[in-house]
Amino acid sequence: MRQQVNGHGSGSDAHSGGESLREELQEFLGGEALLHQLDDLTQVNPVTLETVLRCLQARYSADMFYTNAGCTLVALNPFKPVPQLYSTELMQEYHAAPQPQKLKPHIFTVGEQTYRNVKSLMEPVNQSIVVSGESGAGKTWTSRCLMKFYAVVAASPTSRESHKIAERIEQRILNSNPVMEAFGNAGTLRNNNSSRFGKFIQLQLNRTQQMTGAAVQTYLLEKTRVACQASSERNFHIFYQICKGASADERLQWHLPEGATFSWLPNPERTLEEDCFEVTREAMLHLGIDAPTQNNIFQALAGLLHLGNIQFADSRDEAQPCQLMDSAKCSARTSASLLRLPEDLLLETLQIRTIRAGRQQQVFQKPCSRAECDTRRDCLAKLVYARLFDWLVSVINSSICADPDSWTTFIGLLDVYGFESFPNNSLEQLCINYANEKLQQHFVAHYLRAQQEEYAAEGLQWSFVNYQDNQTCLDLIEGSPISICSLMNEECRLNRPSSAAQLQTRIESALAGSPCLGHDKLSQEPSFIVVHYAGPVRYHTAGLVEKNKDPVPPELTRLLQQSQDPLLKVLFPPDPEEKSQEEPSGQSRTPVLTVVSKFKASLEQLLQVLHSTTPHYIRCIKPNSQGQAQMFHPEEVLSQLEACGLVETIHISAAGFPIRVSHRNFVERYELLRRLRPGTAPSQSADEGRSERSPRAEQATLQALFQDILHTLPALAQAAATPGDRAEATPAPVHCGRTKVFMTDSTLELLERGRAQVLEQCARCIQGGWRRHQ
Ligand code: AOV
Ligand code: MG
Repeated sequence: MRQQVNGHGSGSDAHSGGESLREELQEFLGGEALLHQLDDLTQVNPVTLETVLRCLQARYSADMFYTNAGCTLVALNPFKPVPQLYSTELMQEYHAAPQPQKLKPHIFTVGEQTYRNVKSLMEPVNQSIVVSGESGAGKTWTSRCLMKFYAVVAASPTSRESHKIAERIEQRILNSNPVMEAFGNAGTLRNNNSSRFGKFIQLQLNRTQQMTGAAVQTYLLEKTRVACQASSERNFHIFYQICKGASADERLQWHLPEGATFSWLPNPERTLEEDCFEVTREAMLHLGIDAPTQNNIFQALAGLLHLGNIQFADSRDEAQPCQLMDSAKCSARTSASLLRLPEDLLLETLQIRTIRAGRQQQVFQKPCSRAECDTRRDCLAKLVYARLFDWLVSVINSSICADPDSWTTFIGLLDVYGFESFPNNSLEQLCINYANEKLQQHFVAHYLRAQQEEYAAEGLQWSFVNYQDNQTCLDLIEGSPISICSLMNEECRLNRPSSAAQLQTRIESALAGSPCLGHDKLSQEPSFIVVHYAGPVRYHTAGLVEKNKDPVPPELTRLLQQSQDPLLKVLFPPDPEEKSQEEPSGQSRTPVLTVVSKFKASLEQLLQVLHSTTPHYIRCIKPNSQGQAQMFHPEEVLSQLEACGLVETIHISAAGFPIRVSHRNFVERYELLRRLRPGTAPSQSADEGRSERSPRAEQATLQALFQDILHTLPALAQAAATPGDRAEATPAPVHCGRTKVFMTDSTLELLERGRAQVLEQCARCIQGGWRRHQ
């Protein structure tokens, strides 16, 4: 668009050269050379994908990693340490600033604004900060920095007594991060420190705005990772930490000799900065998890590593259980001893299935196939790890949670796993991407509302453009009566053997009408494609139903209940009434609570909380997928801008009024257009507009000028139209807001045309020796 304006200007401008007009116009519109100085993407003129991208690139090169985008903040991942950007002094500066939004864009601006909102409103209103972006974009980093920010600005006054009794609450809250990340994060293809669980932390504030505590809510840990890691990926950090950081004594105790190999510990040679065992131990200690308990936890984890080395051989006789491979005998013994379980009972539970059948619920025993033994072994590990993780979260909560009477408001920080697309995507990715889809919908609804409010605040009257939200995709995933989730749930409920190909066919035929469902003809394996807002993802159907069912054979729970280990006793308390809902016999009448139905319920709860708060958005962007500093890949950034909905928002702006100019600049540039208006006395020269005026006089001139321009626009539009279109030429819209003039690209073009015309006339007059003021 800018080129069109320039093109026109250079063709018909007799007064000044095309080049100088271009420069003048650029300066008027914001200045190309100064792109990196634009703190807000809505200031780029015109707001297009290209200009937004160029602005971000210019800022990235200038080490400016934060940029406002209307009511959101775009955070580019620097992929290098920038300590001065996160210093305590800088936090204090943003906190003390009379108008933090006037400082450079920063997550601290968002943090401070949020903090002030809590107190400045008459009614206390809870706030939330939603940090989003694809895997590796910097969400966890950002939410950690925000927690540090609040630990500094909302710290409770130091009381010597309380300091003596316990670690300060802010410190304890901060210490929850390394612990949760050690147990819940892992190295993936996209991010060395990828969060494999979602987290919503509620920072609780009292009436005087001090942080008195916090509460963490977690979402769906990717527990399958304990027993199964995609190639080039890793298990949870904690396993590498214990293997690398244990002392000689601990190695003996946990049976982890140097150089031991574990099939559940791939890529141990790769050392990450997240592998520091000391940091985790230290943080656990501060949270009140003492050394003996820690020891107990690590011993159980070592037990799981040895469990992973248990291998069975195929049984020649179906009536006989599979035998343990010779090479795995030692692993079985060690694992049983570390988990404090009788070895024979452990093996028997893995090898033999108990079935209850018939009216009397008679118990039958059936030897498992080798594959079934492997599944049960993996299931055991997942069961222990998931309970351990939940237990840790509850310990953390009891350590950081404030007394309900001691807080009145909260600031919620949401850091979930980012949108993912791997070569092989399964239920985990479906859930992760579903969560992102839900958050995206929340963002679109909120952001567009905010934008509409800006127009309203500026006094503009216009009907909002309809925008495409991602409801269609959400309908495909979770809608009723039929959706991917409902079909998967139905398969679980019917408890019938169904192949991956059958599930694919069912999804494709039942949901054929959805524009968000795709099919990969070239795929060798049964799969379906979901066209997410962030891009299409192919999900393999193999194992999907089983994962959704997440069956836990009751024998496994019963086995763990018999452990002599103090930790396992806590994780698996005896419960004679306990009966697995997913009992393999299928006789149970209890409705099957599948993984997706539980996840859906927890997401809905989360969204309810978010809706009850004033949300603030931080959009993290990954400038390149290699994790390199100083590398900006425009096409990758572009796809994320598209994915995170900023582009949609920008498109909406473009459909509305992408050009916004301050009243003053507008008056200065277009006042001379009044000459074009028939009957308007040419009493004022164009230069007069540049003189200083009082704000009221400027406002009056603006109003008068604005009315005149409204009258000249139709003539300009007619003149600009080709002869055939002339009858239809309608003037392009322009609106005078309270502080800015809003217009479209085409209006700008017309105004520029008119301006060039006037300047041309003036030039002719000068050449003709006519001087009006002589
Ligand atoms: P994520 O949370 O968005 O991914 P992280 O917050 O873990 O991503 O960021 C990935 C990596 O980028 C970090 O480990 C840091 O090395 C680096 N990084 C991010 N932000 C900054 C920053 N502001 N300054 C310096 N380095 C940074 V995931 O959890 O995979 O969706 O599930
Ligand atoms: Mg993360």
